[in-house]
Amino acid sequence: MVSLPNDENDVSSSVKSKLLSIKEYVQENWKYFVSGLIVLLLSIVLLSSNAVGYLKIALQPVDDASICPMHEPLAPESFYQDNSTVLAILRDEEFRLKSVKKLAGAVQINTTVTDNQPDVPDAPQLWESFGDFHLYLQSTFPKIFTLLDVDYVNTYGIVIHWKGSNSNLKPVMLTAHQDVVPVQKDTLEDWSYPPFEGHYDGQYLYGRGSSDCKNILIAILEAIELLIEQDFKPQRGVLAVFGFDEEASGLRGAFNLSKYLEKRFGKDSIYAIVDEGSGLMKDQITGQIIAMAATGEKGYADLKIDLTTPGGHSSVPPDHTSIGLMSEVAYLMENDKYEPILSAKNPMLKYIQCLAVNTGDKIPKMTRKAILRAGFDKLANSLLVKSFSKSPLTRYLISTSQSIDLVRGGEKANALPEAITLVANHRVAIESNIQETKDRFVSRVQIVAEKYGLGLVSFGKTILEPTAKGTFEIDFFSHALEPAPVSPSDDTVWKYLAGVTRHVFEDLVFPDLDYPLVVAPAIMPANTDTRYYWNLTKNIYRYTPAYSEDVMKENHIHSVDERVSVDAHLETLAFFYEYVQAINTPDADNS
Ligand SMILES: *[C@@H]1O[C@H](CO)[C@@H](O)[C@H](O)[C@H]1NC(C)=O
Ligand SMILES: *[C@@H]1O[C@H](CO)[C@@H](O)[C@H](O)[C@H]1NC(C)=O
Ligand SMILES: *[C@@H]1O[C@H](CO)[C@@H](O)[C@H](O)[C@H]1NC(C)=O
Ligand SMILES: CC(=O)N[C@H]1CO[C@H](CO)[C@@H](O)[C@@H]1O
Ligand SMILES: [Zn+2]
Repeated sequence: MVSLPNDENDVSSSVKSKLLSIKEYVQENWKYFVSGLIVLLLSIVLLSSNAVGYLKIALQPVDDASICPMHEPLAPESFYQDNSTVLAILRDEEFRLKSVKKLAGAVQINTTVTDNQPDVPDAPQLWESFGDFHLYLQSTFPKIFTLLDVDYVNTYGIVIHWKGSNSNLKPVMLTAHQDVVPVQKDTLEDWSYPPFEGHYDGQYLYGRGSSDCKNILIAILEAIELLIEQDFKPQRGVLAVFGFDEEASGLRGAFNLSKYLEKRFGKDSIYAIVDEGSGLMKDQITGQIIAMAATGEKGYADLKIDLTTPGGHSSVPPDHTSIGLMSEVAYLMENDKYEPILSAKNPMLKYIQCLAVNTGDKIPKMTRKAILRAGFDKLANSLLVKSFSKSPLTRYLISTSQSIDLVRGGEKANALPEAITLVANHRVAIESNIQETKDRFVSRVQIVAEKYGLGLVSFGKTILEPTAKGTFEIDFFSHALEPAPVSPSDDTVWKYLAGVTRHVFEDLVFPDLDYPLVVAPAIMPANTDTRYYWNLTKNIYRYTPAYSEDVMKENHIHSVDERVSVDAHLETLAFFYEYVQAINTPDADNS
């Protein structure tokens, strides 16, 4: 620091000397100036490349909807000749009450399944309620069960086949599951109406399975029964397929059904599969009603670590017990979350792009521009990823989740724990796979194993020789599942799904809607029976065509007071009724 001059005369000399010293300083230190300049120049270049990036975003046109074209509303021919049936489905009080009765009867049969329930031949008594359920369906839908071809797979899996007259047209497959999740005993008192009563309060029908998903199963059967009554003649076959243990991984039901279907019809033999899934809801960003049909499903992997260490008395403990060692693994895991990634492969990118091009000015223009470039432009992508990452709800649509859900270990307060187990649940991102998830999981365990001189056996392969101090063993805890192949949302099959959705909801359900209904692909956060059906068709849609402003809040799925709005149930029924007719033509095929 320069000291203050003593008097006025000294000022100029002091300035002079200061200048001189600066000159000297520069001469002595020019290297640093040059490098400083380089840093400055570099940062300008960087800034301006960012500026170019932002400029590119600003120049992006937003009026090109080709990335997500709106498909025209599409009604079946019959609608123009006589619309009375579909209008009755949606608006006639007598029809509504009959439909309520059918759904209530289905809810009244307790078709609970539990995890690890033995297979049907091994414990037939545990599955008897499904026999009651079948009797109920047979008496409620007599035309289907007497006139159509019905097969049972592994006793309780149902395959209804309404043959089409044109064998060149692949059959459509509508599907749902017969089973429901258990009602927790200690919540029984909290239900407004008993969970297997099927109570209807004039708006909602309550009960376990009312919205997951006997509503869909009954809607499919009601639609088919109606079409038989009306002498509909399918050119394209219709399959109704119902598993019976979807809530317990589907290995008894859908897995066996898939083998049967593949054997009977062949690979890639189905026009499209429509199963339970997302539906119509009010989008948070635009405030508009959007129809979401899930074209993708994340993968699933429960990974387990067993650690065995020598036991002993806890008065002379080692520095780290197996519990401490496992905790260190858990600590490493939780501090190393999966990075979010949003590639063009992810249906959520197309979802948001569909909103960007089709909801007018509901999304600010610059945001729309960034969204449209996010599939190929790094800067735009990072901006979008940042906003998706803000909430856990959206973050995990674009990244693998990991959650340590189970720890077991320790026997006694004064004995060293010899064996400890940890299980972490992963929902694998669309862009990733099981191998990547395994590798990352193992790498954290390996860090701890190496640090403390322990062995490591990973999926049967020895990575570090077991030692006297102990050994980690990693394996699957349950069946792992790769992320599903993403179904098309740009072909004719999609066009019909979208078009019939617009017809049903714009023409009939919400005739006063003052904007076109956007139908967009999405991702299913949970897994469905469709996990076993990938070989049958690439056009798999996890789609419950019904409107709910906020389906989790409204339907209480898997929870106390599970319920379905009867309006929503009838919308699903109206959709299936129109959809089966609308696709009954070679025009609905991909060329
Ligand atoms: C149903 O058909 C009738 C008679 O053709 C017609 O007047 C009416 O507008 C139609 N309703 C709808 C919603 O299209
Ligand atoms: C429903 O069935 C399950 C399995 O059979 C049984 O454990 C449960 O108690 C039943 N629930 C009610 C409310 O009857
Ligand atoms: C699908 O096909 C592949 C190849 O033929 C086969 O290995 C696999 O088991 C099939 N998947 C199912 C669920 O049947
Ligand atoms: C009847 C039938 O095909 N049963 C099979 C269903 O799938 C299980 C595997 O989950 C097989 O063990 C059964 O044989
Ligand atoms: Zn379900």
